[in-house]
Amino acid sequence: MSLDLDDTIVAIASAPGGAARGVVRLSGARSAACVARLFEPTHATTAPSVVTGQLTLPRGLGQIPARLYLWPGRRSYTRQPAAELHTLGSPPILEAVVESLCTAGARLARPGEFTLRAFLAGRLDLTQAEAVLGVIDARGQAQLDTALAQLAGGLAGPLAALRSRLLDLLAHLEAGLDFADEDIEFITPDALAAQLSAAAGEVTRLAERMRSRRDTSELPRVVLVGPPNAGKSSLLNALAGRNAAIVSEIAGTTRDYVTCQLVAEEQEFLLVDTAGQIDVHGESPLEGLALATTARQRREADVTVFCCEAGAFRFTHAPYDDCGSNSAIQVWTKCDVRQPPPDAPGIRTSSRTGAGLGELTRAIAARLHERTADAVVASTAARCGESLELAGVALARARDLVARRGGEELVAAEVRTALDGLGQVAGAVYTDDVLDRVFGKFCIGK
Ligand SMILES: Nc1nc2c(ncn2[C@@H]2O[C@H](COP(=O)(O)OP(=O)(O)OP(=O)(O)O)[C@@H](O)[C@H]2O)c(=O)[nH]1
Ligand SMILES: [Mg+2]
Repeated sequence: MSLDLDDTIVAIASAPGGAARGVVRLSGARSAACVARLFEPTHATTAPSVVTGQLTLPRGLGQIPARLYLWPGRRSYTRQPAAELHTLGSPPILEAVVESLCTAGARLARPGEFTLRAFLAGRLDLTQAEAVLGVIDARGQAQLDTALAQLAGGLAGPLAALRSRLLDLLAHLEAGLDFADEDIEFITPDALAAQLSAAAGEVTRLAERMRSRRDTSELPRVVLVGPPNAGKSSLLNALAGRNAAIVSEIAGTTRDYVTCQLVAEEQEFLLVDTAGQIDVHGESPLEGLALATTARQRREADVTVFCCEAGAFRFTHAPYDDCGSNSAIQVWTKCDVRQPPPDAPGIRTSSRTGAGLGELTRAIAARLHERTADAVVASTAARCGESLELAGVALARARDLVARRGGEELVAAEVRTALDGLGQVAGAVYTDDVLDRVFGKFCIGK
């Protein structure tokens, strides 16, 4: 990743493909000079930062209307002089604009380079830079909300507050060390232990908020499991509104898994039908394979929907040990024929009449919402897990030292280690490979 901030960089900033309007963005000292080589104002404006005019383009494209937005000082996203040209969103036109700007002295921006400059200028911390990516990649409202919260300082705020408290604590400890020969106590052991405990608790909470199971680039998987003939494939077809999976009265119809891309309350997900779980004894090789496939799908499930045929079982609870987990939904099928026991928990459905399908969709959406609420920060979590753990362990060791009346030098050293760990999360301490990992995932122009 180039840290050369003197170059003026340029890229198409609007989405790929044709659109009514396209945006070309520049950042760097020569932004205005580069633009002046191809843009000519046509209207006098009262606001010098927005100018209407036309672009003269090569390759016979001629003159195209455009509007220029200028940030001459440090008030831009990158805190550098910056410019945006808004014109017709036609890919050949936008490419010709970029080409002309490169001829005029700009260079093509690398992926994420605008956000990298914003980060290096202190406009964003690393967790917020990752949130920019989260906003770009958001699938559905829940992910967008979380990414925006992170961008607005959802993680950066508590992180900065925690680091500031630990820096104060370190200052007290170090002052104590400087005046070790005199009888001044800057902080009592009890107050020190209490503050270290509070900080360790805060690190744990931050780590929990960041924990997430998978990258957002994959759709979450909602997996239908249950005994053969329970009506899983019928449920998939009913939810999909088409015959995606084969249905028959013969138990063991589905042998492989079938998937369908669906939307529940604006959240996209993959609904996965699996083979019914047949008694393992006397299994054929095909059944063995079907079982293994189902087991893998269950492991990879973000939400598991346990299907039981109402009346066919004597269970008042679902016959699965992991049914009580947060991401599990219990469903009774074929309720048009028979009802489960009145006090049995679970959603009563019928693929034949459509009963309960709305309730099931809402339950799936709610589970997905809980799951995705943290998924946007998955990349932050992947990058920061180790550093946060390091910070948490150091704080725990510091607390132990205080309890055992260990020397304040040692406590101060542990607090410094914790601060280093937290600094890596915020990007106060960063290395080129961390920057590469974070910004390498961006698309060009952001
Ligand atoms: N009356 C009624 N019958 C249903 C309903 N859902 C499924 N069935 C019937 O139950 C039988 C089994 O349905 P499937 O959807 O193939 O069941 P499955 O769980 O996918 O079965 P396997 O693939 O063998 O594991 C079929 O004859 C369906 O017509 C329902 O809501 N009401
Ligand atoms: Mg089936």
